[in-house]
Amino acid sequence: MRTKVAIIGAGPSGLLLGRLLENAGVETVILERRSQDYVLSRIRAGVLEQGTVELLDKAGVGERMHAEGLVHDGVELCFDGDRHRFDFRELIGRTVMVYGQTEVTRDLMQARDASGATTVYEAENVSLHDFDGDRPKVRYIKDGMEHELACDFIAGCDGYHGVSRASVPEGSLRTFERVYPFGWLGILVDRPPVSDELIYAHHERGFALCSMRSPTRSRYYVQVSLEEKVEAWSDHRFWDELRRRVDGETAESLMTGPSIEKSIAPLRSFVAEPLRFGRLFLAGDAAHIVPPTGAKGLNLAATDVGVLAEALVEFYAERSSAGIDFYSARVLSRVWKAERFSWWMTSILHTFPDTDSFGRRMQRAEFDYLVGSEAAARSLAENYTGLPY
Ligand code: FAS
Ligand code: PHB
Repeated sequence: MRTKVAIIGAGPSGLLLGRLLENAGVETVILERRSQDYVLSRIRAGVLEQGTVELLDKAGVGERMHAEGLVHDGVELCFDGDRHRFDFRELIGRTVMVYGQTEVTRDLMQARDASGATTVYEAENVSLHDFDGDRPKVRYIKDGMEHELACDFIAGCDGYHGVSRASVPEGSLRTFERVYPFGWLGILVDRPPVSDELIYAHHERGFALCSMRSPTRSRYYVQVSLEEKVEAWSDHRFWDELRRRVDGETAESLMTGPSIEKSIAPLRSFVAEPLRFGRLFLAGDAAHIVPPTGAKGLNLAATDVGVLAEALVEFYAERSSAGIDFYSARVLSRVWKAERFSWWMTSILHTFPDTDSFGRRMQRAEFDYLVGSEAAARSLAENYTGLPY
């Protein structure tokens, strides 16, 4: 089999890249190791930057997002019970869209299926070859049969644990990592959200987040230690802990119910450099990871593939390699700023085992500065709604 661009991974990165390229007449094949249902069963991000909304519109998959998504003008930060709202529209004239990653993935999958483009689900033992030359290939096993896919380019969109970054020759990659000493225990519940907008809460017992997926489905998180097991958290224990970490009014108004999903996600900051190796490009979580505190993971993935799609279309249309030569530097410049924001939000909102009384005062001072300074609030708004491409 042959194609122009072989895409490894059918998460949001791979599917969005495939959509953008197919719309521009560049043929792709996506190889995904899991089943379609498995990919759709993952509960992950919830907030889309305005730039991501525009990119999904450009990809022709924005209709349901605009019909069902919730446009949010701001968020609230709650610090030891003191709540403060940051109005993005007032501060910088931008908004965010609350629309779950699962729904984005579903919309992209449906568009791809309708287009007839080839996606191989449950592709096993994917391996990448000869991407340091101009005739790269990908091998995989499907239903026990070995296959080889010849291509011009390989896009590694297979996430943090994927095969693409692992295929880069030893010594060709630098990585930067910060692993946080806690995780997020998240639940999904079919109850109306406690507030119209998201509430990020800092408390001495730990961080909490009140989010949502729709007017009838809510998403909540509490910070937990890395030793915690999800089995040790009954719904009752979760609701009780969440109430202790938010302000009194929020605790009072919380509409609790049986969880329909419950899981613990670890938090890390991670960047690989560079993101191009001959005919192989890394994008999305294969290239970088952010702690979800800044709601950047999915949005960075979208930016990466927006830039990569533009570069590949330019290569085929104009036989120019300027875009693909500049891909890594251009994407990394924005990635590092999003890494900084995500690390900063995580640093001020979570409790750290080694934070002393001075460190806790610094966290409080960060919050007070945000509340008291329009310049600081505008900076928060600019980063949260998405820095320019
Ligand atoms: P993904 O990991 O989503 O997709 C990669 C795909 O590649 C997967 O389908 C995988 O099965 C496939 N794959 C892997 N190895 C393969 C192989 N060898 N061969 C073929 N296919 C292979 N971001 C937020 O903004 N907010 C959040 O709250 C949030 N919560 C998260 C919770 C968890 C548990 C995780 C892991 C991430 C979370 N993120 C969150 C970040 C998340 O949304 C990612 O940024 C987003 O999924 C990135 O999309 P992809 O780059 O497509 O990677
Ligand atoms: C979510 O709704 O899952 C969500 C929202 C904002 C975040 C992280 C997760 O920063």
